[in-house]
Formats: sequence, structure tokens, C-alpha cells
Amino acid sequence: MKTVYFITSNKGKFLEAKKKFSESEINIIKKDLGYPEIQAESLEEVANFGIEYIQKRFDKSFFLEDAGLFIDGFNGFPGVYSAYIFHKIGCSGIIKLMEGLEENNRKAHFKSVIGFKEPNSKPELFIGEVYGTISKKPLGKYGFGYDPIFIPDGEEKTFAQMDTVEKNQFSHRGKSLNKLLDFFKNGKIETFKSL
Ligand code: ITT
Repeated sequence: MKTVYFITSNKGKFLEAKKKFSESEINIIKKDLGYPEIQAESLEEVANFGIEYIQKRFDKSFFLEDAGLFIDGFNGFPGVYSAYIFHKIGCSGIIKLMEGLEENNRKAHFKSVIGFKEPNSKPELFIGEVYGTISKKPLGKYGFGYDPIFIPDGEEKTFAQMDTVEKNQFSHRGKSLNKLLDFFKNGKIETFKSL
């Protein structure tokens, strides 16, 4: 079985990836190497910087992911600052900030940027997005981060009211992981050619 490493400190992210990879013949291992999350304008920049940093210290096939929640009424905030803002004010802080905002401004999207690198080939980025609304109050017990306040378009439940398999069907990460798995299956890279 082929192995790829997911460089992350986030157990929730890993669980989602592990579920997705269980549909494939690739083994995935969590590796918390840590990399500086630079102050950047975009998730792509953060992911590229992470790849650059990790590849100098780790010589196996790996991917990492930078993700964020972009709220229309706040011009895309917290966006690249999602992890920091979650740590500071959490879901309840976001709900509070949104009090008084018009319905239209509760629209938001999650974006996931996966950066994959294997030794001796160029890095690849895979992007997934999901559009939805910020709920009026936090609901649900599954997932992590902003899951209790995000309702994907066409659904009535928050991500935290969905189990991992259901969330993966809609989520930004589910989509970027699908692209990564397609890339592997299409045999575009040496390590996974025989799959
Ligand atoms: P890494 O070690 O992988 O970097 P992290 O938690 O620091 O883990 P990010 O830098 O990508 O991850 O930060 C994104 C933050 O945005 C994360 O901490 C959550 O608060 C939030 N977030 C990202 N994806 C999410 C999801 O699927 N559901 C809920 N919140 C999410």
C-alpha cells in the first residue's frame, strides 16, 4: 500500500481526510511537523510557503492544507486569519459580531487549499470551496472550528450536525481531497502510478 503524509496539527481535518482516503488504496498518516503560517493575502500563498518549508525537512510524499471561512458581510473576514480568530473569539464571537447584519450579508464560504509535494516533482495545489450561510446560533456536536455555525447551501443543517461522511459530501475539504485523489488515480505522479 502506498503512503502519503498529511502535515497537520488539526485532528478534525485529519479525520475527514482519513475517511476520504478509506475509499482509496492509499494509506494516509498524520504528521504534525509544524510550519510557520505566514501573514499572507491568500490561502494559496500560505500553502505554497508551507510546502517550501516542509520539503526542506521531510523527504517523503506529503500534503498540507490551509483553509478559511470567508464571510460576505465582513468583506471576506476572517479568511486567512480564520485559525487566529477562532482561537480568540470562537463561534459565539462571530455570531455576536454578526448581530444586526442583513440576511444577505450572512452569506459565507469555506475554502480549502491543499498543497501536495512529492520528492523530485513540482508542487501541486488543489482547491475546494463550499458556499452557504452563517446560522443565527451554534448547532451540532460534530466536526470542529466554525462547523456549528455554517449551513451549506441547499441544506438546513450546520456542518456540526453532519457526521464526517455527510460533511465530506459538501465541504471545501471534501472537494479538494477529491481532486487530490483523482490526481493520484490518474497516475500523474511516480509514487502512485500503479494505482
Ligand atoms: P493546520 O495544522 O493544518 O494548519 P489549523 O487548525 O491551524 O491546522 P488552518 O490554518 O487551515 O488549520 O486554519 C483554518 C481554521 O479555519 C481552523 O482552525 C478552523 O477554525 C477553521 N476551519 C477550517 N476548515 C474548517 C472546517 O472544515 N470546519 C470548520 N472550521 C474550519
